[in-house]
Parts: sequence; structure tokens; C-alpha cells
Amino acid sequence: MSIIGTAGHVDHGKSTLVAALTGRDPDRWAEEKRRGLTIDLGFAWTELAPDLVVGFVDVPGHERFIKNMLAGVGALDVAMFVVAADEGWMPQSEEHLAVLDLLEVRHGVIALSRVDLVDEETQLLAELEIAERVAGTVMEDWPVVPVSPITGSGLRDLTAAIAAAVRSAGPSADSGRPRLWVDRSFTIAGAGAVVTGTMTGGTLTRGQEITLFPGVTPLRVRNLQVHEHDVETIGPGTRAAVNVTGGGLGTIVRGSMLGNATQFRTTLRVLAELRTVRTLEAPLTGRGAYHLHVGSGSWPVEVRVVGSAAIDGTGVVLIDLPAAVPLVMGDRYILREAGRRAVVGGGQILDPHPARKVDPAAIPRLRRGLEASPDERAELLLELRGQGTLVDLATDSGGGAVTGLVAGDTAIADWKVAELQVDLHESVARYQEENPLRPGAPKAELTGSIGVPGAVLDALAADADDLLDDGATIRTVDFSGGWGPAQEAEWSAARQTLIDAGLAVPRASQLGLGAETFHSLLREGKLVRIDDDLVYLPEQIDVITGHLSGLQDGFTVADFRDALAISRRQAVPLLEWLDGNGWTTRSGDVRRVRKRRNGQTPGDAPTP
Ligand SMILES: Nc1nc2c(ncn2[C@@H]2O[C@H](COP(=O)(O)OP(=O)(O)O)[C@@H](O)[C@H]2O)c(=O)[nH]1
Ligand SMILES: [Mg+2]
Repeated sequence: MSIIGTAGHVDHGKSTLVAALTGRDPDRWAEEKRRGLTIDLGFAWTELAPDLVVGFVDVPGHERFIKNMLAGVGALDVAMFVVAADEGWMPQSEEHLAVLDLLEVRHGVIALSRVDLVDEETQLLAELEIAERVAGTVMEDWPVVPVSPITGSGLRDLTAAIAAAVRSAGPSADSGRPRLWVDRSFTIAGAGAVVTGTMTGGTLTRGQEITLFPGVTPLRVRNLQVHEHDVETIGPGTRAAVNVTGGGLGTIVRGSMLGNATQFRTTLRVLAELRTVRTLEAPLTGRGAYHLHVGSGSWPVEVRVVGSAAIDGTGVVLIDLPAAVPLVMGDRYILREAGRRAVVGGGQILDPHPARKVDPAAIPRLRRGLEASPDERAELLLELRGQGTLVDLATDSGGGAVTGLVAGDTAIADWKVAELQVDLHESVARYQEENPLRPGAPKAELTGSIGVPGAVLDALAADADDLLDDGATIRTVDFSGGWGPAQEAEWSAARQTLIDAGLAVPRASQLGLGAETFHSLLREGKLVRIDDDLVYLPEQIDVITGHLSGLQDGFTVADFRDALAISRRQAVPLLEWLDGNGWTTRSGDVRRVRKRRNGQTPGDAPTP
């Protein structure tokens, strides 16, 4: 199915033509009927030719309602541009032409209406004027069809011309990314919230889950209607009413959007290419009060011109939005200046999440990216950003996937991989230099200093032949642990001190070991820590546990101290350590041995 949008100056006969073509009056509101003036969007449909059902979105032509007009033309396949033969080209003819041109609505017809009111010469002049005005625009090759819905003349030709335009436009594209910009929303007692809009990009099916943007509210499609009939599913190019249910709906406003949560994300700033309209009075600068129109929505925005002071022709702008809007690369927009009360330009979104500082070199690449496939766009965004999550790259590019280094949910551009490898090697080297006795740089520290998630760090380490990843730390393959002659000398002196002391060893802090050396010895098991200030060699621990077999059940700290010829300073922490390691158990002031060095527990029967 296809959607045809009307366009043209107020009172040129748009609504009358839609009514004549469809048999349905698109002006819905009492006020519209009373004043004979379209204020808001109107909708009608008909079977234009056998098997060619089309929907019409009828827009207001009055300049005051341009906002409503723009809400209706965001998802058009084909346009019916109307010029009254008796009035000729008027301001909103020009403005609506600019809109269709900026949105690149490629297919359509020009209805030269109200021909019953003019003579042949005036009609001819009107046709010449139209040809002049549309030259060089999207409308250049559209057929001009003289018509009068009042007398009925030309209606058959108009129908045929629209049918031909619809056929040459082809079916609305299905990219598996359903998107419906809400242009109306209301509540029906007993059914709940209903939104209407033009379906693009994919399908919606009764019962499915869908998300309302910008709030990212999960909803369920309860019912679907096309042309006032219930349907199971709607495809692209369909005007539909969608009955949704879900928590916290509140009021759904025009400019909201239905889509999949995994396929769209909102933004507050976009980088966009901008083409100004040919009627622009003064070059476009950042100083105007602008409104951005995308889909069915409009937002007051701040505009900054990038790379020059002003734009007259084409340029690039950064647009700051006052609220989150789900936008992707390639989305088309219109910019209106409230002060001039006029459409001043429009174009396509280049990057829905631009870098804080725009790189001028990125702009021509992004512009070329507009012609590219979603996959190519995703690669381009990755290339420009260096890294990004797969979901963000897919949503921003309109469904693209990237190749190359992917770690967990993060993709990294090749140049960024090279840069991160340099960072990683530098960080590891620095760490090893500053902590020569540690086993390597802890990963938790590296993820912070390099600024990547753990999965990326792992992938980088796996990729580097000269790095070793032991799970907790990363070190260079040639890292010896930095155990030099100075540490060796400290250690052998301390070891001798311990041996010379028997079991009555000095305090650990008096062994003359540096903190790094000390911790390294503990880590390697060359020293056994009993408490903060007491250590033994492993062979001394063997001697101590060997003494246990000589002790009777119910031995005291003093018994233990005397048996080992040590002082209370060593005996108390040693016994606590023995308790903790299952050698002894304490009850009150006395202990009993649970385990002896020969492996027998005291209660075991003696082996024969
Ligand atoms: N004589 C004549 N009047 C027309 C024709 N088409 C529209 N009108 C009248 O022009 C006025 C504006 O038409 P309308 O469809 O509301 O214009 P719109 O603002 O473009 O939607 C109405 O009074 C119509 O009856 C036509 O072909 N011939
Ligand atoms: Mg109208």
C-alpha cells in the first residue's frame, strides 16, 4: 500500500480533490467543515485502480498550520501537489515545494485545479509558471494534470497519473525496522490508547510487543485497524490505528514514535547536513529561533553552523534538541524559523550521536555515508567513533552490522585497536616499572587507565603476542618479576636471621625486608604469615606442627610455649593460626590436637 500526501497553497482545492478521488471528506473537524479550511491532517483512502488501494494524508495549506502540514509529510511515498489555475503559484506553493524537495519525495503529480474558473490562456500561463517553478527540484518531471472536481473534468487523468506515480514509487520499503510516528492519539473507553500514523520500515502484528519512544515504554499491540477494519498485521506504507496497552502510558503526544527498543535510541544532539531553501532572505546562522520537524514531531531547537559562519546553499549544522528523540543516520528533517515564519532548510541526519568536537574531516565521509548501505554506515560510524556497542552502531546506522574486533558487546575500529595496544603496552610497562615485585598489572587497574570494558582488555591482551594474561593480571612475556640482586640479598639475610633464631623468631618488621620484597615472598609461599608481625619459613612450620604430637590433650599456652622454647608473643598468634588451620581446637583456656604430622587424628585406633 502507498500513502499519498497533498501539498499546496490554502484554498487551491486539495481537500476537494481528495474528497473527489476517494468519496471521503478529509476535513474531520466541525470547525474545518464550518470554515471550509483544513486545520489539521485529514485522512481518506480509496481503491485507485484494481488492486491499488492508496491512502491520502490531506494537509493544511494555510501558513499558520505549517506545523501540522509537516507532521503529515514525514512518511510519504508519493505527493499530490495542487496549484489553483485561477491563482497560480502562491507563497505556500513555494514553501510546500521546498518541503517536498528537502524531504526528497521523488514521486508525485501536480494537479492544476479549478480549471473551470479560467480560460485556456490563463491555464496555459499557469502551466508555464509551474514548469518554471519546479525546474531543478524533485517535482521537475512530475506530470501536470488540469482538473476540476466541480465539473469532474480531468479527474480520470488525475487518477491514472497518481496510479502511475504510485507504481513507479514501488512498494514502501521493508527493512525489518518497523517505525510509526504518531500523528494522532486518543483514548477509547474500554480499549485504551489508540495512536494513528503511517507505518514505515517494517510490520506490526497484533499481540506483539513494541516500544513507545521517547520514554522507551514497553507496550503491546492489542488491536490494529486499517481503513476502519480490524487487521492482523500492517506493513510499510499503511496508515493505521494502533490500539496499545501497557503500563504508565499517560498521554501519547504527536511526535512520539513506535519502534523496537533494540532498533532505535534517542538523542539530544545531532549533526546534520542542511540545504537552505531558495527563497531564503538572509544566510542561515545560529541566531534564529528554529523548529526541527522530523517524522510527525516538531521541537524548538538550538542550531550551530559547523565550519562556517552562515549557510546559504548547503552546509552542516549541530542541532540541540530540548527532549530526547529517536533518530538515525539518514533521517530527513525540515528546519523552520519561527521568527521568519518560514521553512528555511532541511536535509538528512549525518550522525545522531556526534562527537563533542566535530572533526571537519568526518563531514565529507558522513555525507558519502548517506548514500551507503546500513552495514557501510555502521562501519563508518565505528571508524569515526573508534569504538561503540554493537547495539548503538546498529541503531544509529539503521540496522547495520560491523566486522573487525568485537569483544563482548563492543566493537573497536582497527585504528583504535592499534592505539589501545600502545596504551596497554605503556600501562603494563609503567606498572611493571613501578611495581617490579608484583606479578603483573591488575586488569581492574588497566581497564580504568585505558578506558575499555574488561572484554575488550582481554581481547587486546589475547591479540598481543608479547603480553601474558594470567586471568587477574597482564604482564610482558619477558617480565621476570623484577627480582634483582638487592632483593636477593635482603631475602637471604632475612632467611638466615629466621633460621638462627630457632622458633623464637624476631618480629617480621625487624627482618630488614622491603615491603615489596616481603609481599612477594608471602605471595610465593617462601614465608608463611602467622599474624601482621610474625612470619616463619615453611620448614619452621613443619617443625612447629611436628611438636604437636608431644603435647597432651588439654595443653595450655604455657605448655606450648615451653615445648617450643618460644615466648608468649609467638605462642599466642601461632596457636590461633593452628586453630584456624585445623591443627588444634580450643575450649576455654586449653586446647587439644586434632591432627598430628603423621596424619593420624588423636582418636584413631593405632595402626598395627
Ligand atoms: N470552481 C471550483 N472551485 C473549487 C475547485 N476545487 C476546489 N474548489 C473550491 O475552492 C475552495 C477551497 O477548496 P479546498 O479543497 O478546501 O482547498 P484546500 O485548502 O487546498 O484544501 C472550496 O470552496 C472549494 O469548493 C474547482 O475545481 N473548481
Ligand atoms: Mg484543505
